[in-house]
Amino acid sequence: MPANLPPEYYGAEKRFKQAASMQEKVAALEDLISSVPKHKGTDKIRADLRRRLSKLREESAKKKKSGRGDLYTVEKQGASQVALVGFANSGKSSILAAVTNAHPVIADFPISTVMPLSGMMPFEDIQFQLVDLPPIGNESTDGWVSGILRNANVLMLVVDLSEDADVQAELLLDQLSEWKIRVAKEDDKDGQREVVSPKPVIIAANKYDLPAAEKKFNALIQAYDADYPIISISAKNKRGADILKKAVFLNSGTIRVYSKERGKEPDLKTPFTLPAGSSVLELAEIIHKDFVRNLRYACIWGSVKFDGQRVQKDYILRDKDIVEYHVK
Ligand SMILES: Nc1nc2c(ncn2[C@@H]2O[C@H](COP(=O)(O)OP(=O)(O)OP(=O)(O)O)[C@@H](O)[C@H]2O)c(=O)[nH]1
Ligand SMILES: [Mg+2]
Repeated sequence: MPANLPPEYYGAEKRFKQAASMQEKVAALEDLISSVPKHKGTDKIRADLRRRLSKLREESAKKKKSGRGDLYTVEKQGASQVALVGFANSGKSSILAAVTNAHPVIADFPISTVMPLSGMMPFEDIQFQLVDLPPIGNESTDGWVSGILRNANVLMLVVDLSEDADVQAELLLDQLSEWKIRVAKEDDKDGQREVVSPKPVIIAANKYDLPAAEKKFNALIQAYDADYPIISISAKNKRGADILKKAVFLNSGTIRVYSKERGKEPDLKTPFTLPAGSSVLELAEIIHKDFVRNLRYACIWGSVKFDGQRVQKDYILRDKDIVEYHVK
């Protein structure tokens, strides 16, 4: 990596590496190209980046042509993908509308959602992707819905407090097990990287604003509190929205890490998001391949005893750590 590139280049490069969707990748790569100064010394870099851009655009066009696939898969974006799982009218779409920028159809008739729709939910300085789906138990959509659940990072079971929420939770868990989608119970979690399988589950008990809700909520707590995180929410008046956001973060197994260049202030604007349990070396692999080869050690601010303490490559990072890499 030549040393004479401007700081904007590194910012754009970081965005490119973090981009989860094709669209984001193309946009970030365009920024990256425009941030490289035009002179002889950068000819090769610019040509290389332009080749990557045209390849990406081709891939993106191919994806669009195949069309149909979009109905059955949802491209991941943000720190983690959270699928909303529930029976008809439980309020999945209402939750999506309450905590993200999306505008789903909300209706009092069943199966008002017929296609997946995702929205981004901000939490502090990162975003999670929520995916709204048709209800469980709908024969014509269960096939591809189960595929999306299998691929998601976190499952949010949405139960309706105007009915027996504990029974709904039981039926949803039974269905997941029938589909062989393994979910993590509280006991299984040891803060390590159990994000892919089994999947973390959050039970969101919705319609807490209704008069009989508390009694139903207590029954749900009695049955499942030991095994799964349960939160109450009213999507209608957004009560509990902040707790829901925090629960998603805490259960997603995501940590944020900030990078810092030697002698400079840390870049606190764009955190890297990583699975909990990731090491200094694993972050280096995401940042740049060259780093890995030349990495000597890192200095950490945050989870260590002393600010700027030197650690080895296998040091396990914690949420909000700041990392300064030292290379050969
Ligand atoms: N009182 C109350 N009603 C709610 C709340 N959330 C949703 N509703 C109502 O419940 C009905 C169903 O809401 P939706 O968000 O469409 O439910 P859904 O789970 O997406 O339903 P499907 O897409 O059919 O599976 C609508 O009439 C909503 O207005 C809530 O927190 N409180
Ligand atoms: Mg819906």
